[in-house]
Amino acid sequence: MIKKVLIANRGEIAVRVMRSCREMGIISVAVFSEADRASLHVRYADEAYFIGPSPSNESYLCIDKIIDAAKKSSAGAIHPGYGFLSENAEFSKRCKKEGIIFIGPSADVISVMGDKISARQTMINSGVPVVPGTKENITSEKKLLSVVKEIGLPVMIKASAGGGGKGMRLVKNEKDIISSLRAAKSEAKAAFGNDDVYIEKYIESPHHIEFQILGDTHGNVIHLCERECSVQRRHQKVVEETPSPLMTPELRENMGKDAVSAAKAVKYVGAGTIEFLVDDKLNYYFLEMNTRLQVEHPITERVIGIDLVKEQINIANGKKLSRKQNDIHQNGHAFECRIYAEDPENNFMPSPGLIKHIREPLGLGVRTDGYVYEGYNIPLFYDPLISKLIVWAKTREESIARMKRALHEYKITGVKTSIKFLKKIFETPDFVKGKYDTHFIQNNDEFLFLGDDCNQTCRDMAIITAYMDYLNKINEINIEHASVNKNEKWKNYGRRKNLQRL
Ligand code: MV4
Repeated sequence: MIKKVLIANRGEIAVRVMRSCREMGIISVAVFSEADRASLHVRYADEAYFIGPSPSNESYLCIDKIIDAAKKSSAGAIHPGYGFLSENAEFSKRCKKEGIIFIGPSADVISVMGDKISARQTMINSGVPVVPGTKENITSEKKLLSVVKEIGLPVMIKASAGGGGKGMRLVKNEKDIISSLRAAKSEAKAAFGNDDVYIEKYIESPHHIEFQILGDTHGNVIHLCERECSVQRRHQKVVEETPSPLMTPELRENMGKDAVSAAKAVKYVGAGTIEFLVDDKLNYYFLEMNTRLQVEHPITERVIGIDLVKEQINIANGKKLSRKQNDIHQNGHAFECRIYAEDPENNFMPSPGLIKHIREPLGLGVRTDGYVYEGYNIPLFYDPLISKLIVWAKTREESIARMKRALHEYKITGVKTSIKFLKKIFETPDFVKGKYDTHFIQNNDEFLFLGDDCNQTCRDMAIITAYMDYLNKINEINIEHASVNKNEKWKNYGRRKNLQRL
């Protein structure tokens, strides 16, 4: 049985994992870089080990340093969180070699799903629908031209070692095919050391819907329904919700079955996510499989009623899943907003710095997974995520109202944040109606961004109008005063025309 877990991560996810460990009576071990000496996960953990300089590639991404800390602390297992080494097959393999349980899938599964061409081939062999396109690496420009002729423009050229939008090119015109191929390959080579690319038919205005998966070491695999993740900015998810407003019971059943088939095809063990694209005719296509816990997992936890980290640890302990598929039912509606230290009015530039004041929302149906505190300095070395704000209510409408209330309560000073931008999203008609896809932010940029200026003008006007009302009130009082003195001169003198309202 796992008695001590080293969390090879930082920020909110490290604290989140440590909370489940504490509830399970498992000792938690933190690792921290120079910049994280005062971070909450270091204070929260039962033990903490310094692993080096602030830059990730000298600390959180250093396999040897993480393994060294695990050995020093005698941690029986490592939880990788998300990002960093969470989908690094070499790290999973090294843990196994060192006799340390990696809380996640095997190195082989991480490799297969990390290579998008092999992931597609696996899905095709399992009967899971994939986007029409190639099954193998595009080895020549001639091959590319024939493929494009076959499936038709527009197409997406994607890096096999990519994912999350990295190394991707949309090609709409014949004249751009070759240059786009060359650009995609050189970007992939530079970013991943692997320039294999494949082609997919471009799905216009898709939804980005993912299914949570759990698999144990006894061959059991279940899905925990969907998460709608279409509100994205530059491939960065901003708001997620479950259930998806697009979903129908039939679509959910079919996508859920295919997600389970996909996981069973690779004998998946652990928590994973199958990402799909869904078009406006409700056709769905496998996009990618993420072999880690997702940032947005809390909305599934709330609507399904499960602790996914506890499930991960129980699976790593060799236990059977705590639920059967028939036990999985959605209750209510949850949203997650990602609160970032960045400036939406300055192209979302990161805004690290000192947290002068923070008051997080509380009350019925509100959860915040965060790690900052008053006096904490958000470092510039890492993703500027401050926290995730999760709300739940019985219906989507009530959940929207609750998220707006919680965002209203959320006060942070000292750094710029995305809170105001998030509030605007929850006021946008398309979003409120649940009628949005992956183009939502660009389709509503006026309301979301220019709206601020208009709102500012409105606010200025409101202030001026209020001042005018004040002056008019003073004026009325003067006139009243003058009339009481019955002095004609005063009355005429005091009678000025109403100040014009703007
Ligand atoms: C696509 C697509 C449309 N057609 N593939 C891949 C990585 C993931 N983060 C988004 N990806 C997409 N792949 C085909 N064949 C649309 C997306 C997509 C997207 C693309 C560009 C900009 C924003 C996007 C948000 C969600 C999905």
